[in-house]
Amino acid sequence: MQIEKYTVDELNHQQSKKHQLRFEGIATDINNVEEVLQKLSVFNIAIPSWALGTGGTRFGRFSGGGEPRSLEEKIEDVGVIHALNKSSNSISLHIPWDIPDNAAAIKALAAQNGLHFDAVNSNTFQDQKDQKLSYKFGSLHHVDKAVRKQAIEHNIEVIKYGKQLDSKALSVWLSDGSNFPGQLNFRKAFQNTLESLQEIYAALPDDWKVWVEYKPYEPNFYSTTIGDWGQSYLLSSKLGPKAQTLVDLGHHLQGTNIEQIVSLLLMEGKLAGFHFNDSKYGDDDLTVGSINPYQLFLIFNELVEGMDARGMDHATSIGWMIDASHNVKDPIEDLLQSVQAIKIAYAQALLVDKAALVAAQNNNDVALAQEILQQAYRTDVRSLVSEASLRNGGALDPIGAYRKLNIREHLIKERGLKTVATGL
Ligand code: PSV
Ligand code: MN
Repeated sequence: MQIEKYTVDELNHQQSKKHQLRFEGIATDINNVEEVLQKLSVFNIAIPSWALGTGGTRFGRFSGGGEPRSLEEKIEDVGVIHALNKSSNSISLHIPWDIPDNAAAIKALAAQNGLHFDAVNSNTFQDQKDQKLSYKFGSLHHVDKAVRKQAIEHNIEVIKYGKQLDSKALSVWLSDGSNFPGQLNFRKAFQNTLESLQEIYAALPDDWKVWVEYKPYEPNFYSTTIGDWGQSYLLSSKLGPKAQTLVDLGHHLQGTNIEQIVSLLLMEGKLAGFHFNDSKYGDDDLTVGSINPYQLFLIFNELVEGMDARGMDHATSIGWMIDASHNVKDPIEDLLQSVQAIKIAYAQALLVDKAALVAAQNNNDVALAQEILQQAYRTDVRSLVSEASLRNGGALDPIGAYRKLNIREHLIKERGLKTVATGL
C-alpha cells in the first residue's frame, strides 16, 4: 500500500501550531540548531526484512494480521515506514528467507518506494528443505570439511544476490558453538571458522565489506564460536580491511559496557555497524530505547565523538540497522518507535558540549562531566526530530499518523488476517 503524501501533510497541518511552539522553545537554546537538523535529516536506519512479521518464541507465535506474504509486500511495508518517518530508506534481506528471484523487478519496486538495499544476511543456523548436509553441529566451524564447504558456498551465493541488488556488505551471524563441555575443541573451531571466512572474504567484490556479528549464547548454551567482540575482532583483523565487527545490542551479557566496546572498535576502524534493539535479560530483541534509553544515548555519545575524531560521515560510514522481534506489538509500529528512539538518542548526543566535556575530563572534574552528559540526555529533543522529519516530507508524529491513517486495517483488508511472514 502506498501512502498519499497529502494525507500526511494534512495531519501535519493539524499539529503544526503545537509543534512550532515546541520547536521554537528548544531551537533558541541550541547554538547549532540548523547543523543538528541537517544531520538528523540525512540519518537513516535500515529495516530488516525479517522484522516485518510477528515474531514468536519457542512457546508459540500469535499472528498479528495483515503480515507481508512476500518480499514485495515486505518492501511495501518498509515503504510505509519510510513515507512516514523519512528515515528508513533501506531494507536488509535475509537469504534464503527472502530470495529476490527477479532482482530487476525487486530493485524497481524498492526504488518506487524510495528504498535501496542494505547488507545481505546469510543463514547457516537453520537447515533448509533441500539442503544436503545438516548444520546441527555448526556450519563454518564444523568438524566436517564438506559441511563447511556447503556453508561457504551459501555465503558466496548470498553475495551473488546482494550484487544484483547493489548491496555493499555481507552480514554473517553464526550460531556455531557447543552445548556441553568437551563437545568442541575451541582452537580448531576458531581455525575452521577463520579458514571458511577467508574463502568467503576472497569472493567479496572490491567495494564490499563482510560484517562479523558476535553473540555470547543461544542457541548454544556452553560456548559460541564467535561469542564476543574480542573473538569477532580477532577474526576481522586476520581477515583484512574489508572485514569488520558488527555490534548487536542484545548480544552482550548483562552489565557489559557496550559504549566502551563501540568506542574502541571505532578507534581501530573495525566497527561495521549496529543491529539496534533493547533488552532486559539477554537477546530479548525488544523495541529500541524501551528498556535502557540512557545506554543508547551513551553509545551515541561515543559514536559521535569517535566519528568526529576520525572525520567520518555519521550517516554513511557505518551500517545502521534495527534487529528486533515483535511478539505482541504491530511490527510497523514497533519499528517506527525504534527509529524514533534512535533519532532521539542521536540528537541528544549531537547536543553534548564537547569542548566542556574534554575540559572536565582533563581536570578530572567527574561531577561536571556527568552534568554535561546528562544536560544533553535530559533535553527533550522530540521536536527537533519532528522538525527534521517535516522538512524531509515525513510526518511530525509517524506513529500517530500510522494509526490515524488506519494503515494496519488497510493491510488486513488487502492481505487477510492470517498471513505469515517469513523469518523467525
Ligand atoms: C541472531 O540472534 C541475530 O541477531 C542475527 O543478526 C540474525 O541474522 C538475526 O538475529 C535474525 O535471526
Ligand atoms: Mn543481529
